[in-house]
Amino acid sequence: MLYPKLNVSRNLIDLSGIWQFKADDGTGFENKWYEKKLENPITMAVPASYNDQKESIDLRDHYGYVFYQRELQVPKILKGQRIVLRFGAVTHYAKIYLNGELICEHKGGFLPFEVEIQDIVRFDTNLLTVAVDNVIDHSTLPLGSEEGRGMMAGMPNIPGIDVKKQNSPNFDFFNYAGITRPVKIYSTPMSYIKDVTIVPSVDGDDANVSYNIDTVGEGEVSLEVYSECGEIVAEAKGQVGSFSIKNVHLWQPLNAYLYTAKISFGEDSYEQTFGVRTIEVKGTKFLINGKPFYFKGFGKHEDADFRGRGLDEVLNVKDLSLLKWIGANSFRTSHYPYSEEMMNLCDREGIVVIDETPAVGLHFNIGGMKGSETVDTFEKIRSHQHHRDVVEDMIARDKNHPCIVMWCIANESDTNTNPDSAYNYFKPLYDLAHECDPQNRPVTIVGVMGASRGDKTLPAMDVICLNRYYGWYVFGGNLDAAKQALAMELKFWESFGKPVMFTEYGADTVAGLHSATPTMFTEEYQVDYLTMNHEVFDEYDFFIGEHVWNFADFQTIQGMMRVDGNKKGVFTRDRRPKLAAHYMRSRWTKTDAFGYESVGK
Ligand code: BDP
Repeated sequence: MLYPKLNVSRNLIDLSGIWQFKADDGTGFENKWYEKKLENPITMAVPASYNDQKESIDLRDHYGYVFYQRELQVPKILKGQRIVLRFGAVTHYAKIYLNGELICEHKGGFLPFEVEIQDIVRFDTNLLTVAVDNVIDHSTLPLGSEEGRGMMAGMPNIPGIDVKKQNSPNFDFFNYAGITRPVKIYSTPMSYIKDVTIVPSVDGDDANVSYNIDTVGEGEVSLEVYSECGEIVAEAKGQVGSFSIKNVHLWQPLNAYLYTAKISFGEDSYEQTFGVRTIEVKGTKFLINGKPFYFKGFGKHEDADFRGRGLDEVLNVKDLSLLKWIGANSFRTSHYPYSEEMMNLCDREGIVVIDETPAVGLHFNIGGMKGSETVDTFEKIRSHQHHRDVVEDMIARDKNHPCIVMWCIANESDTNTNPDSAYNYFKPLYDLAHECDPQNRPVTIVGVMGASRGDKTLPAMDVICLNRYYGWYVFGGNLDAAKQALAMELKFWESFGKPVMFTEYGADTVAGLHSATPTMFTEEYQVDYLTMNHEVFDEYDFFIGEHVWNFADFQTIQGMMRVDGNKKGVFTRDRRPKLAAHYMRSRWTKTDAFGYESVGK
């Protein structure tokens, strides 16, 4: 799906701003709130999560639908054009009403969707209503418990006590919801460019780039390819074809170079940026442009004060700046696809990305869903078709980004309780990701801590990605024992002959808490914990990367395990460095990372 752009043939209107808002009291649909102006609405900023914008526990912990509304006038000059209403992301389920009519529905909170409105929009005042459901259950990604019993999930009902419905996430981040990414209207001519696919390959000093332009209506396709300084470096004609770029400038980690293909089709045009780089898994190495690459970075979150998971481009710029300051080269979009704006920025800044689906919580034998007996997670969940949809839609959205080097189909799923069930669930998704991606990037899944022997899913992936907390959840406070256990586990994974990386390792750390004798939660312990891990990583040649959990402190559900959220950040939530940030900086900037050699090797 193309990112909406303003150009000579396309108009773009941003609907960001203050919308009217009302949380459903259970009568919203019955009383057809979408047909007329909301009664006694409150104000709400878009794009942003709604949860932290007002002082109200009811709103923060709301369960179910909320209604957003605004009036809308579309300029008359757009008459005769194709007019599209597009949502960057609405979390988790959206029903879109225009002048009281349901015009579109969408499931899934982290990918864009759009609807043509040229035949239904009035060239006068329109009423746009967006009903948004935040309920998570066994059919959604991410996954929550079915009954809406919050912290009481899995516990018996207490007669006489009426517990208000509340989401119970089977994951460790706050279930922020709302219209979290931009709402835009864009126009195209009636014959238009629907999609663009670009697949670069390298041939000596040159690039061969094949392309496919998906169009609707009548017209001829032509392309002009521009360098960064605006020179034409290639031209092509036809819907499907290829062109070559002489003396190509490669897209490299932390040294990005972007070409722009200006595509014309009849009256329509579109500018698609792309980078030329190769990716290959060879033996135990992850090669970018033929050179071994070592991942240095973090698992992150889209998370900030007040706006929750709402798009914040200032924060995105700041985060990439801090990544460069600390000497990192990459991050994983844990635990959902991040905004298109962030992916565009990573292309520009040369930050390498592992792009993850919102499949988190597919594990009923740990965490909040655990009962006394183990169950077959994959018999209980109902996310099978939706999981296929998000793999397809994520890759359709992100396929042209040079920054993305690997797809991750899920985080910490139950791959080892019933290894066959898990394999039967995930292997088709692994195959699907390969089939969908015209660039055929490597595909992985992130493995949870626990028994590894017998797991059939992780070894079937192109790269083995592990989340391990030796020295925190296991042997917390005893780094000596933790180190032995960690080394023992890595020896086990060595036997698969595949590249292995840690996609999470980390320790909760309260900023400002110090101790000369390091103990858990102090800044000194976080440094010692990381140092111990690195001493082990650096022993192994098949080890291709370290992503610390987490880049910054982030908000979670309330509970005994979390003091105002998860504190495993190397930065605080307002992006101040903890002691560990300075330690990581000294490790990651020691070597010339941009020749892509490995830390410690
Ligand atoms: C892992 C999860 C991550 C959590 C982290 C933690 O992948 O979402 O936040 O552990 O416990 O299980 O800090």
